[in-house]
Amino acid sequence: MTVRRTSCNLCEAICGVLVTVEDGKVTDIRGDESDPLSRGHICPKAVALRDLQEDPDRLTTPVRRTPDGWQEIGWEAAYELVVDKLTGIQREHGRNAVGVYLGNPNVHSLGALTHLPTMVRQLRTRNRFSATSIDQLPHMLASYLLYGHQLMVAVPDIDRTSYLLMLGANPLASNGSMMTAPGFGKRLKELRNRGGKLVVIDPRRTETAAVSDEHHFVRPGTDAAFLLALIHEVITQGSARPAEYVDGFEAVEAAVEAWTPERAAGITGIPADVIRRIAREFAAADRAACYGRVGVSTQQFGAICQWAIQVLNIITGNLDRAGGTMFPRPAVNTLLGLGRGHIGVWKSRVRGLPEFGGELPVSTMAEEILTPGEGQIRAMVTVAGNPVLSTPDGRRLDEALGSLDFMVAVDPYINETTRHADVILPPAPPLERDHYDIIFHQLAVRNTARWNDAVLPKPAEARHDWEIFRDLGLALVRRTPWNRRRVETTARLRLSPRWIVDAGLRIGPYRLSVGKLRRSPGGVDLGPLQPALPEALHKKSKRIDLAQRMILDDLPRLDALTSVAADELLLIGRRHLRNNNSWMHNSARLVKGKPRHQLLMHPHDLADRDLADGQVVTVTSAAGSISVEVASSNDIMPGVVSLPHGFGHNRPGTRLTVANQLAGPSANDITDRSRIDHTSGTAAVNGVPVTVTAGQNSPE
Ligand SMILES: Nc1nc2c(c(=O)[nH]1)N[C@H]1C(S)=C(S)[C@@H](COP(=O)(O)OP(=O)(O)OC[C@H]3O[C@@H](n4cnc5c(=O)[nH]c(N)nc54)[C@H](O)[C@@H]3O)O[C@H]1N2
Ligand SMILES: Nc1nc2c(c(=O)[nH]1)N[C@H]1C(S)=C(S)[C@@H](COP(=O)(O)OP(=O)(O)OC[C@H]3O[C@@H](n4cnc5c(=O)[nH]c(N)nc54)[C@H](O)[C@@H]3O)O[C@H]1N2
Ligand code: SF4
Ligand SMILES: [Mo]
Repeated sequence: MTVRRTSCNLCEAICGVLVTVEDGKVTDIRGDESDPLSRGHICPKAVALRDLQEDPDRLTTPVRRTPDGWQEIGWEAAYELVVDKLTGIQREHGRNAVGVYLGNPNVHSLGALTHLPTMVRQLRTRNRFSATSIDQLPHMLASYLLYGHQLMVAVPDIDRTSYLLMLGANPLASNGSMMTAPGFGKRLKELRNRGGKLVVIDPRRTETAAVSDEHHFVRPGTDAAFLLALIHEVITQGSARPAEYVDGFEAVEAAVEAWTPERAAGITGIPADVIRRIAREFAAADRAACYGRVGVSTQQFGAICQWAIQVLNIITGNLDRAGGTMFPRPAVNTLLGLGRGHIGVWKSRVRGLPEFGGELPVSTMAEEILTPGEGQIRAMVTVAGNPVLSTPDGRRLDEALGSLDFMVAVDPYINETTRHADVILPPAPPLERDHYDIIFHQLAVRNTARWNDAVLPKPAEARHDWEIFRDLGLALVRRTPWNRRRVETTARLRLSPRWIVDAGLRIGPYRLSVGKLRRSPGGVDLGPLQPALPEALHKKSKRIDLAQRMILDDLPRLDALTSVAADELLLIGRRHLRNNNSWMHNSARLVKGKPRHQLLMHPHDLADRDLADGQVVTVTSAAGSISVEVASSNDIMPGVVSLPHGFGHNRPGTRLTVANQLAGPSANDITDRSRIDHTSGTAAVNGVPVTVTAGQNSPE
């Protein structure tokens, strides 16, 4: 029996774990007390790392679709086939005829971060998509505009703050996002023990709201009005004190002039006196942080919300001070390895939506496949993504993927998306990989560093994800002899992730190395976050300009927000501690418990429609209808209904043994690809207008 250390890579909390291995099998997984960031915390998902290892549904060799079903093939034959098809389609139809979708687990895998971008670049296509545009894109846009780099994200310094204002986030279920703070519940208790306060703004009384000091319902999609009113109040109360390196304050003052608390109250449902009080308390707190996550990103005003959150922190003097919002300084400088970002350098072909950082909004992916003409996508590469369940109007994307000339998926499962692939390339599972977290140390509430060797050996016939990207990348380079960067690309692809991390650590701010980190496998503590401005800004001027044209020009769009229509219902999402987006639903140990796919609805809204708790209802939006059981809940705001995403495993042709209690429909069958935040291109999956009626909808 041996006990090995690694970190859990299933969410952004990157908890350290101790894995007990007996006879090559995992027998126990528990929290690692010696990790200076996670301090022993884990959640039920960590235990499922073991299920991933032993999962009979998981592919271990490449498979290829044939008229007689899936057939195993060798790695070399699979690469040949994939590269032949992709380059053939590009030769005939142009390079944009190949589309790429990158899903969420890529940011949790070292090998994907070190090798995937180089492979994707070899495809030279502008039709690149990822989960970013249904997730944190507004954060990245705000960071790019204000701080000069898309990943220069200010995180709430939760361990020292005394006032946390949280919008549209539920870290007690999600374990935190764009804020790596493992054991959020414990950190929250510490905050309260210090006499600090948590205020939650959310259309649902979530698990996090339930333990807050104050929770206010907000009408979905209207937070921008609340935030502008807070800024208005801070300014009129005379409490604004932006730092010397901040410009554009007068433009902000002018922009929020009309946003009185009274106006915002009528729109948001949060009373004017509450808005005034929160503004006063926030400005008066000695250390305050405002933080907003999925609920204020994946909605129609995501970019305005994330900008306004930064502005509130900046003008109250809370940016870059202990207990406010701060910039982590990780041991490998992630910002160096990633471009600063850009927006609108090109537009999508069909709807003319702007790229961000080289990616187009995922809401436009289906129509880029289905709309004929030059530049139409005819082949797709998906890597660690399940967009049929996770992006708007999933049925249409389902149909689109079915119409492709060719599709390859790098994924361990045959699921709702990859069932459309011609070839599936399955990477080795997390416990067989070395790990250093390149992304989430950059978003962490404390500077720490941790390298872990793989816990289990990889079988000889298996491939790591980075080996798959390396081999595909090298094969693509061989087919493009005119490529001026051949030598450089080849050399880059041949480096191991470990070599790359080692180099990054050596040139990083703490001059570490993989060797040094291996001597402390529980992680190294590099201390609390430190002030870094204005020097750390990725702007030549070393100044922050609040008056971002793109945002200010967008504000008139808020004039469309008026008070609530009496019979209107708005759909929002939710997450559960024992679910993980659209996958891991075949881990019985993880997903156990009561069914949790129901549509949550307030008793008054049920009564108004003569509906009863538990009844099957039809939920209809502009995009379509689904049937689902309704659950009565006093924890949801009247006029709002909530469904989790990532369900809908009833599509034929998948190879997943999904637990019965997860038999719900896919929320994204009724989210609408035309509803986006036009400024950032983010899908607005929260705040979708729907109707709810009795009975099952007729099957399509
Ligand atoms: N309505 C609604 N929709 C949403 C959201 C919402 O709140 N509401 N949330 C959005 C958000 S925040 C996100 S991040 C997206 C997620 O959207 P996606 O990233 O598209 O979906 P996931 O469910 O994370 O799917 C992960 C896929 O990766 C595969 N996989 C797992 N591990 C690995 C690995 O190590 N390597 C490889 N190659 N593949 C692996 C799984 O089998 C699965 O196919 O969903 C978004 N969709
Ligand atoms: N257990 C578990 N953990 C996860 C995941 C998972 O699927 N399961 N997914 C991971 C991923 S990919 C991500 S991105 C993170 C997300 O992390 P979080 O953002 O913390 O997670 P959510 O539960 O989606 O929280 C969004 C909240 O926004 C609220 N909301 C919806 N619309 C609005 C609105 O208009 N205004 C306001 N103010 N609130 C609104 C919802 O009620 C919900 O409580 O979680 C990660 N962690
Ligand atoms: S909170 Fe859970 S899923 Fe997230 S890293 Fe920690 S153990 Fe893994
Ligand atoms: Mo996400």
